[in-house]
Amino acid sequence: MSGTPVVMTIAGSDSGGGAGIEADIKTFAALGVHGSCAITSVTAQNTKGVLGVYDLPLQVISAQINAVCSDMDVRWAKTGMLSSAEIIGLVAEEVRSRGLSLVVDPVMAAEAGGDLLRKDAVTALKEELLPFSKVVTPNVYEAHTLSGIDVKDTTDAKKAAKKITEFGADVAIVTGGHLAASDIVYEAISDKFTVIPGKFQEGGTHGSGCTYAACIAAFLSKGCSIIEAATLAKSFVEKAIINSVKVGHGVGPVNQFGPTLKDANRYAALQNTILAADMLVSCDGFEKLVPEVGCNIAMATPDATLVADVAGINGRIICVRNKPYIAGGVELGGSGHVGRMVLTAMEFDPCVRAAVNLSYSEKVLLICKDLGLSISSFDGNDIPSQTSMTGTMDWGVALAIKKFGQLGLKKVPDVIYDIGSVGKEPMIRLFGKSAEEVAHQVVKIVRSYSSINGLDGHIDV
Ligand code: PXL
Repeated sequence: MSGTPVVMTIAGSDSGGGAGIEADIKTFAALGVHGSCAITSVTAQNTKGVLGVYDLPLQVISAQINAVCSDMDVRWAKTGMLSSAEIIGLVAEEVRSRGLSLVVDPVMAAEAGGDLLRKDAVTALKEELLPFSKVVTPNVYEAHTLSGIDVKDTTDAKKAAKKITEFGADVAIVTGGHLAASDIVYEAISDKFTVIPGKFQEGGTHGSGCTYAACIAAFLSKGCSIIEAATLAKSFVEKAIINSVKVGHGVGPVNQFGPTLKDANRYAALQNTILAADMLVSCDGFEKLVPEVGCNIAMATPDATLVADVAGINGRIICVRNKPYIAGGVELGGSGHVGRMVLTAMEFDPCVRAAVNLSYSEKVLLICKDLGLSISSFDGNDIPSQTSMTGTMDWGVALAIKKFGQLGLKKVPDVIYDIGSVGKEPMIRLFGKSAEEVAHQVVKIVRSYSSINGLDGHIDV
């Protein structure tokens, strides 16, 4: 048996992929617990609302619960959409007889509108399911329906939370996303209130309630205390809202994997740049291509907009006694200069995410041409003195890309050079999809460079 907790969601499916079972399973996966499910209803739904609700027969719901629980060690479950009193009764009995620890999300309506709980089922929810629940997570509207208290502020939320636990839940959490953004946790056993502060976040919220309750179940299954779980769940949902996906024309779905993917992309860019820098310094002959000002190599994350999103050497590759060394570490934001060049190239073609700068020579340009690389250039003397890009060469890079684009070829050339200007060393820059790809090109150039003798003179390119 692995140590991975198995958590079960008993809920409705949202065909739009934003809420319900779909949100729960994504949340479980993002938190490293195994998600299993029993689907109670299938909704035909998109970001604009619910177009249809189709309840599954009771025996289909219990068959799913039985299949999972007879095989896996399920200790924690969460419920979402349970649309009728019959479904609620069945789920309550399954949870009770199996001794599952339960988090109840008392789902009543979809974010974009549409009833998901029949009015006549509220009593069943209160009287049949809440007595078997450990935690219940109403939003302010659901808290009003369950407690009869109109929740307008924190004091109301506290009163409502306490009242709701009278149905039998150990803990009620009134989530504040629709109100002051703070969540109120009430623990009935110790008669204790805890306010979990939060900030209102801009972004799509479709699936935020489901994601929150799934987080609570996942963190509790991992052994967190309820306050730890509530704190971590709040922060997880806030990030999922910030990273919400811009799909559809209604309320955008939260993105449980946004932060994970961002971290993975940063890690990939850093690893790729480290590998590329090592390839360069271990390539015999590379020293001939290191500019006076030093060389840098950089790679951006796919959604980079700032230098801080671009991995580069915080320092340079420099030559000491004709041997290249990486002087500095590879970091995000490590190279302002090459980092900005990469961001400029990405504005024209988001697939071009890496660059390196090399010392200028006509011999290198000729080799680039021989290797079939596309080439463009700019004249450093043409850079207007007023431009905010002066000194960074971004302006020149953008100009060279625009010039190249006019030829109707691909958007960003493989090579951009300039022959220098007052106080500026001439430079060759290589662009590519990854730092590794760019370093491979440099290695090819170095090999050709070493095999061609006597070409250090002037060559027309
Ligand atoms: O967020 C509540 C919810 C729960 N379950 C299903 C849903 C929604 C909201 O859209 O569609 C299936």
